[in-house]
Amino acid sequence: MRSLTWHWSKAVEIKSAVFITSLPRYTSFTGMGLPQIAVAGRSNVGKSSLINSLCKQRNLAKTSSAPGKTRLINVFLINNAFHLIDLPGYGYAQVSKKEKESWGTMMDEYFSYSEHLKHVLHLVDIRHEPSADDRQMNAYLYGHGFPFSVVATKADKLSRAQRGAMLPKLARVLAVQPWEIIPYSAQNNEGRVQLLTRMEEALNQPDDLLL
Ligand SMILES: Nc1nc2c(ncn2[C@@H]2O[C@H](COP(=O)(O)OP(=O)(O)O)[C@@H](O)[C@H]2O)c(=O)[nH]1
Ligand SMILES: [Mg+2]
Repeated sequence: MRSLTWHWSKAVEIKSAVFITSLPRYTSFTGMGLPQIAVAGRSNVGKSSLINSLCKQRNLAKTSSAPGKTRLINVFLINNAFHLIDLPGYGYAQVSKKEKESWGTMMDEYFSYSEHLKHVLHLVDIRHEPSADDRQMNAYLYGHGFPFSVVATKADKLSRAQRGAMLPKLARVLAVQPWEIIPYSAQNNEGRVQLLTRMEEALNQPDDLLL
């Protein structure tokens, strides 16, 4: 007789998280090879805070209330098993054309060289309609076939009712289903287990299923 087992998706337990390096150019990264999960989003959306909240560390990734500070690709090693990549933020108004170009080059290099990229967490602020830059990031991910999840940050700033109104709007603009969006709060860790479960599923995908 066949024995049947029910497979529950488990959340990754984060047992260790260490900062590895900050890179102006991904091509110089000597630690390629491990699976990766990348975090992308506007400057100030909460990328570094989300990484700290996921890893339950206060200052693993440097956070700032002044936008536009992270101009480097920051690499963290989780559980000695995969890399979490904090990508430079976009959409900060006070940057020169030259800086915007260098941001574009960094991102293009990252996405072309990150062979073991399993999943992108695209962070958007739960309070606002996605910006033109958010839509462009979304189109980039769809266009290149990178698997991604939309994570709606700063969820603690909205009431249940306001959130119920925003999620379908975000979903429509970013062409995902409202229930696929993970509302997240780095302040009270809401969404942490759901996000870790999503990451576990992504890390278990074989590379050859990816484009
Ligand atoms: N209330 C609240 N504030 C947040 C949350 N996440 C980030 N912030 C604040 O937003 C600002 C930018 O956060 P940071 O993580 O540095 O954004 P990054 O530029 O995307 O890395 C900081 O002042 C954070 O304290 C959150 O979930 N809730
Ligand atoms: Mg940051």
